[in-house]
Amino acid sequence: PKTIRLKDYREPPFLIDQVDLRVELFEDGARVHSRLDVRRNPSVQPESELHLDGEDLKLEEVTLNGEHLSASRYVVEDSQLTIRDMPDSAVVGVVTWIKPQENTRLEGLYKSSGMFCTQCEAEGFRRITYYLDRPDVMARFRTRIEADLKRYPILLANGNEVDRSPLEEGRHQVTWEDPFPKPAYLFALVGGDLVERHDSFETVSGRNVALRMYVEPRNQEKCDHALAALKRAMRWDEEVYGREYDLDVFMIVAVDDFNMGAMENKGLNIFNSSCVLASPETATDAIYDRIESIVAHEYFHNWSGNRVTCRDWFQLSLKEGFTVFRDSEYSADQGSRTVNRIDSVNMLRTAQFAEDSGPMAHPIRPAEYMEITNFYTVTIYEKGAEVVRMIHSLLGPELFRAGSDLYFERHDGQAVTTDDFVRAMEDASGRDLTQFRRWYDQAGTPELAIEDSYDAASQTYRLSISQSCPPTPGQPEKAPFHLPFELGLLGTDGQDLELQLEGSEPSGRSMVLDITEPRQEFVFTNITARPVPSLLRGFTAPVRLRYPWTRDQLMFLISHDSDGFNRWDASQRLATDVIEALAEGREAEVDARLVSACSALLKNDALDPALVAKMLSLPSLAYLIELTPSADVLKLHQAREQVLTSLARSLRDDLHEVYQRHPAPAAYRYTSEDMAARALRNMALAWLLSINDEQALKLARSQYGQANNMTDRLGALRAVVNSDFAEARQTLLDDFYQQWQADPQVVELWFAVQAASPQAGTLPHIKALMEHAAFDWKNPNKVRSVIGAFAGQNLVNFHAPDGSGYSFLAEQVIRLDPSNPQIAARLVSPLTRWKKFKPETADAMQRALREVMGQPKLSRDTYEIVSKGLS
Ligand code: B3K
Ligand code: ZN
Repeated sequence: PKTIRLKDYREPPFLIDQVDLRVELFEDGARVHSRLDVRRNPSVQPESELHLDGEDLKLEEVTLNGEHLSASRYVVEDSQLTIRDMPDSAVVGVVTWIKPQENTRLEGLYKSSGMFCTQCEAEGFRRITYYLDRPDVMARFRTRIEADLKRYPILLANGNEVDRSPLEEGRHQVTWEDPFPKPAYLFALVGGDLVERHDSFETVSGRNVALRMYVEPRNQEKCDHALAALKRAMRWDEEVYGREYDLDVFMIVAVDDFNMGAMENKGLNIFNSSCVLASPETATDAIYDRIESIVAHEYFHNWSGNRVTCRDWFQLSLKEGFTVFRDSEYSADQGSRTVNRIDSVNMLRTAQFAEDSGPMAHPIRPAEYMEITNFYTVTIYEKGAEVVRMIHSLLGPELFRAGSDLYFERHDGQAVTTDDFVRAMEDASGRDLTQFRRWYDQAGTPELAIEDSYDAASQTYRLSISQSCPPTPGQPEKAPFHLPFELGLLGTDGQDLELQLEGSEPSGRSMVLDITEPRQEFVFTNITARPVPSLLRGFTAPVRLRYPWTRDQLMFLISHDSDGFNRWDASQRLATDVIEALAEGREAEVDARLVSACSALLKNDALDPALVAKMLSLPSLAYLIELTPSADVLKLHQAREQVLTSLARSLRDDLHEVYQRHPAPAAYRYTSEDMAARALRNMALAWLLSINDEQALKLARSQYGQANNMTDRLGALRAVVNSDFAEARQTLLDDFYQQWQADPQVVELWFAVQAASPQAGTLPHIKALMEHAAFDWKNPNKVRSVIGAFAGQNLVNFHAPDGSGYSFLAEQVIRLDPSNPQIAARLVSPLTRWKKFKPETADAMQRALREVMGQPKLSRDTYEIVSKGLS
């Protein structure tokens, strides 16, 4: 496969103003008639040939201005159609025949449980018809869909419905027109027998927008949450960004087979069922939260992505980083800002830091790729959002808003670059972001090493901050980054001290430092005793922080820091320190200070219970591995278990008390308060079951049986499944399946609970799950909930010392690659992290990678990940 490079970007030689599609849907295929108004791009050197992208298409006809084109005027190759002697402008007509029924890649037009649907980002449109399939070609689309009326009463495409009529032979047509020019990746079409849920939204300027959600009849009771979230998001975008919706209708469709979470197609968002459908009985709090943020995310793309789109795919973070920042701020405004930040940072530090230190490390604006689908990464999304967040911190909310207003106004209707975004921020604020731009082209996680000293005589506290960034593939040396660093200093009473830098005015009790140099020193004056620093409050920059905290300092921060995020961070650092010391054999017993910190947290009713639950959660095994060079998974796991069980033993009574203090209310409510209570209750249960507490088993059984919501039911099930109560485990698992087998989303939870269980001997059980009637290789959610959960969340079993987890994964990747390369490439990536592990482990992981690499016909997707993973 060839490498595509940003430096080779050229403007398109031709532009398309208007696209007329007529799509005929049949049981054995689909015929696509396309008419393109093509003209030469006046701003580039003229080319005589027009090259249209196309893959897996059967070409039936080509016309130019309505005339059949003779065979000498065009050439059809594997992935393009070339028209020779192209006039300055012409109507190009193309008829293709495609097979959505056989499309297992789920890119382009495909069928999912009886309905037709599309996924065109990034390069799926070329699997529907020949086209200039690149985001800087923006056209108006008119789409006529024809299908059997009985089987496909609902026919949808982007924009507004402009025509509908019956046709012969029981067929009908519906025609849609999208007035906004858009790239082909935002095209969408749906045909099926779906029920429609209506709602409406009045925009700030008083326009009425029809909101419609389309789902299979069995899911019609699962739409309320998404519709409510959608309306909240629409209002929020008006209030916080001044962005109003622009069409008369906004549609959401739920489909069961989907490679990603959802897709922001103009006016017609398509969602993975698992990211949009919910009812209290079937979805957990985590799923409710996920739906809230994904619905908002896709809606926000209407401006950050659709009205202003990307010039090329190297700019992907322009829309994704910005939109993730927008959706996370939206979520923070709905519930607890601190807890939200904790969740984002936890995921960033676990998954993105791991990616950034592995073979696929890339800047948020990559310089090259083989397969763009592989670049829908935590780096592009989550680190991209952190970079936008830093601009927000550096500029402050008002100037940031001025910058985003300017960006939208200046570039509305255009396909632009991340540089255009930064320039708008600079122009609106007057700030110089030249050095800051390095975040867009340097990969890797910067490290900040902090040293401090206190001088009692002069009452000064000196803080020195040094930054460095480890090498990443193709980037041995890094230039210093510009980043905001928020901090506070805690006095002996635990209160924040007044901060005054030498030679400056006092600047409050928390301040943001501008870090730009390899090493900078800050001197704080009028400090009467040695303070405890609260560093990088709110995690203002995506960096690793090194400071020699003592456990007593961490204890102090846990009980006093006014910054909730840093309180949590201190709790994680303390637990990590204790676990690492046990894993390395430096300590034999769990430090009593950790026990007393947890005990105090369990009794604390002044703190937000949601924050308490987060602070009590031990760092995940994945995070511990990420922190450890040459990691020994088993040792880390055992140390973590030792901490968990010893905490549970020491705090047994407190845990029972917490459980009783947070009883389930009569009806499920999606509120921060109730969710926090559920989190604490289920955490207490899990801890108690980790020590085989018989009384807790009773509680778990009755919670399982009486729960009126999936969070509590699954919480009880998970705690039992992960415990040593083998009989109860099987009884509950069987009962759960009996009860929920008709609901694929719940069955996915059932699969995942088992696949992620750290109990020994999971692998044979996983293999058995893959033989289960409900398992389906063609459904990405099933593959993810069994194989993905095993390799991504069940690290102790995946990294079994005999290497069985690795060869199992390699085998599944090889099996999946021909039918769904996108999912196969995602699945294989845990194997590419071999450098993180001790030598024997690393060897076994590489062997598994080589097994995949040895396959004769690897997809471009998997080839890219595996070849980079072996280098
Ligand atoms: N933009 C889509 C991602 C599509 C990925 C296709 N490989 C979802 C999102 O970020 O909103
Ligand atoms: Zn997105």
